[in-house]
Amino acid sequence: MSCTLPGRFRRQTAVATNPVVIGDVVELELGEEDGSGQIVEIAPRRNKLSRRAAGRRVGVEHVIMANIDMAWIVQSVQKPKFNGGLVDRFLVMASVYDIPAGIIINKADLIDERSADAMDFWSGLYEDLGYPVVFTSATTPDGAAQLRSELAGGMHVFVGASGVGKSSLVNLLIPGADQRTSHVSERTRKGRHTTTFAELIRIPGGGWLADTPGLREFGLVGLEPPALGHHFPEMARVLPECRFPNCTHDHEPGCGVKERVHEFLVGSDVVDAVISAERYESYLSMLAAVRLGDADTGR
Ligand SMILES: Nc1nc2c(ncn2[C@@H]2O[C@H](COP(=O)(O)OP(=O)(O)OP(=O)(O)O)[C@@H](O)[C@H]2O)c(=O)[nH]1
Ligand SMILES: [Mg+2]
Ligand SMILES: [Zn+2]
Repeated sequence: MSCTLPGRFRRQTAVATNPVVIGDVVELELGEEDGSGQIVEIAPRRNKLSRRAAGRRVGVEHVIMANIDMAWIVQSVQKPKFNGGLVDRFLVMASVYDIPAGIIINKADLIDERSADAMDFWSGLYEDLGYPVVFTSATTPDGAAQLRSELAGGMHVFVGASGVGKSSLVNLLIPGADQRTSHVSERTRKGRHTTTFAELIRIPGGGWLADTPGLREFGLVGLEPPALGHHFPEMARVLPECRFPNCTHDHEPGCGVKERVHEFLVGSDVVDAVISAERYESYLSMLAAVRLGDADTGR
């Protein structure tokens, strides 16, 4: 059903680009004749996932979805290639809003000799940090079997770069979902921004799954420099060891975080004591963005 939104809702939300989003619980008034409706009330949100609105002034947020039980960052093995920096930005924003997050590595059928070690590395890294990691292949009939059990019940959202296969996964998981998909450019190895608006689709047997448009970047909102480290679980654990309580872990003496930045060793029993160089690099890139008040550098 198509519904209108009175202008007063737009005026109320000067800091967000979109006053009503997928996942919102709304009260409708139904039109008498044409079956259309008008939104008269938006219920308070249990939570939301936002990013900084692209190309807008500082502080304007774009809400991706409200009332989420689990947010999934979808990445692909190749075409486009795995982007740890984007995963880390997404995980930080999910943590800011206190939303459980997981990682889907799609196009597992494209794992070859060259990419196998990298995929072991990334999946091991995020699993050790406590995030669920699920490999999928949307072009294989049973390529999402494990993911299906993770999605049983609740409100889920797929977020990720264009072309990683979010809509293809939705189509495999939900027969009849009928989301449009399109080839990745051979030249740039990037997607074509095929999905243009977010859609929440009912999962047969229970739960809801949102397909969203591909992200160009994941700009941070609502973060101050000393807070950033708290959203990296491996850093949060050692923060009490920093000499200064507002340590930002880049230039301060007596920093417990910097001391622990090492090459991550897969399967090593010292993993708990170690912060991977990749994650620390992500942290520094985000810190620079947060300091500038322009959290949009992407990677
Ligand atoms: N080999 C392989 N190709 C896949 C897989 N999943 C998706 N693709 C292909 O990747 C391309 C992009 O898939 P989409 O589902 O449109 O990607 P998307 O993430 O929804 O992209 P946007 O809507 O632009 O954000 C299509 O050509 C798919 O057939 C997979 O698991 N393996
Ligand atoms: Mg899509
Ligand atoms: Zn420190």
